[in-house]
Amino acid sequence: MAEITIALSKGRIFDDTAPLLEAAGIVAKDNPASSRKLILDTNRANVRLVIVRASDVPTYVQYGAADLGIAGKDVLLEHGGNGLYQPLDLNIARCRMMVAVPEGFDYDSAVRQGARLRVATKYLQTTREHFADKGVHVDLIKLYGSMELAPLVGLADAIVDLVSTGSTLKANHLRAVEEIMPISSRLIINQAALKLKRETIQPILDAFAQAVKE
Ligand code: PRT
Ligand code: MG
Repeated sequence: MAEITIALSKGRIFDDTAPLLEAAGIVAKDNPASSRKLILDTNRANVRLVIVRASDVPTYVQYGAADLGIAGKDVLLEHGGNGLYQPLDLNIARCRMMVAVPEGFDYDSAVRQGARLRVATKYLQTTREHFADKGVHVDLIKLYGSMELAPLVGLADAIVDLVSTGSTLKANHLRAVEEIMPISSRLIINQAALKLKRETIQPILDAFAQAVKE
């Protein structure tokens, strides 16, 4: 059987993925939450996991450094999807990509009056496309995290970020004013690996698909 490398990120994606891996008969020998190892062996001699930043997962798979990976739709849209086959929405790590503004900010009037909005976000592609579709002029400010701070200190009028419970927005006196899209994580596969290692990859794909349906 071919050697298979699966790229995953720590945190919520790993937590939600472990049961799917188990359904495919794959169990990691270490827990990435407590281990500092970046390459984890599994119970299967031909399958290993590599632990990378969430936003780096598509890059590892695109270049074939990993055969499979799991990445959020947010991350995939920014990456662009080159070289990736995306056969399966796993319905895990779900949240919504939203536009949010400070509680006192009148977003609807600002948009109606054609004001030029300053929007801070990690998701430049998706944000640019969203406002272009609405015909709203925006100046985008690229941040790498803690977008919620930007409107509070005058860096931006609005942010585009992921929201799940809404408690981060609330704690920072922001409110969501628009949903851009629902987000969940997808299985991604290197296109060349799928052809060359189909005998090993297909059963994993099938087990994931079955586990997602249940
Ligand atoms: O590792 P790195 O910091 O580069 O990446 P990351 O922070 O994106 O990784 P991680 O593990 O936090 O997120 C991985 C994936 O989980 C994302 O790419 C999303 O597809 C998905 N996901 C689901 C989320 C959330 N829910 C989520 N709530 N990613 C981030 N958040 C953040 C959000 O950005 C905000 O700061 O949680 C905060 C809001 O949460 P609530 O519950 O207060 O609304
Ligand atoms: Mg994070």
